[in-house]
Amino acid sequence: MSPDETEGRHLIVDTDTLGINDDALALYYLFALGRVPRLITTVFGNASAATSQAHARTLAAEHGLDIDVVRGCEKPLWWSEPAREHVRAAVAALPAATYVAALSTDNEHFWGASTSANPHPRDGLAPRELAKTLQTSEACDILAIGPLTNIARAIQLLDDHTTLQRHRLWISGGSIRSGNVTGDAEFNAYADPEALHTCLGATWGSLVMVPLEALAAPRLVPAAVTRIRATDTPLGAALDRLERESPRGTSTDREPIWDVVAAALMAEWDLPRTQAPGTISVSTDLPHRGRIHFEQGQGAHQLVTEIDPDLLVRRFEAAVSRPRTSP
Ligand SMILES: [Ca+2]
Repeated sequence: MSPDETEGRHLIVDTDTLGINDDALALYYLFALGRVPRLITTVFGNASAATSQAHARTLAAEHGLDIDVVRGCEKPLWWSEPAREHVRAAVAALPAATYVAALSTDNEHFWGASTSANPHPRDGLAPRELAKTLQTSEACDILAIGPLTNIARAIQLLDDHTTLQRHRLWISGGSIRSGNVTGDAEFNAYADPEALHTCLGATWGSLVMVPLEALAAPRLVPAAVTRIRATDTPLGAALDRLERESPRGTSTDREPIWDVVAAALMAEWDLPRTQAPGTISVSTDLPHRGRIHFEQGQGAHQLVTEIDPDLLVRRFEAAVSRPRTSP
């Protein structure tokens, strides 16, 4: 990819941003870089789509940016009662410390029954807005950093699927070797494997998956957090507030910056990476819900297999530490 290919493309970010999580850091980074999304859509995952919408709006306002932030799906694509109860039992059986966020078994908004007349009564209009943007924009980069439900539903709304050939999809998540929800599934893939399956089956201009193995490699070490805190920037102020209100002590839980990695590989074309072409598929059945299979060779997909984690973190720090030149 060259700068010419990045220039002039619209950016859509689909996210489950919350607090100063990795989604939020990805947004701080993209805003600081001047790669401002034309549209942000929010989806269930770390929280509800409604909570993430309010959060993304706050982040945009902190940066003086006026961005459309549209709330989307609150439940997975395929959520019939037997499937739901089956998955609920599987989530209940996970070790107590497993990060399940919106999938927490006591979250009735998520697991509660829907009526057949309106199976998704709480969903916002994100799929419709996404479909509209994909139809009207000449070229989009779609950065998917949450479960892929909104994007899958947008695909289902399109009359003409050849539209997708103008756009590129970047997927943050999926795991090749070992997962972070179950032994072989990463969170976004586990949360909605049917949606991921739909996205993998569509004919995009390009589809790049940045799997957990690559996402987990860069670490935002405490020394870097301390340096960013000292800068007169939106993230500096936010990290300073966070560290004062909830000091991390000896914990290193602010180190992984998963979704930033996918954002950086999308936004900074000259960041080194190795990508393998092939076919990516996802298991939709328990007990391997969300497991990714990659078959290298001829295929429509690209899998990122190697990055330079230290350089990526340095680029992130440089972007978010740059003093603001305009309000
Ligand atoms: Ca995310």
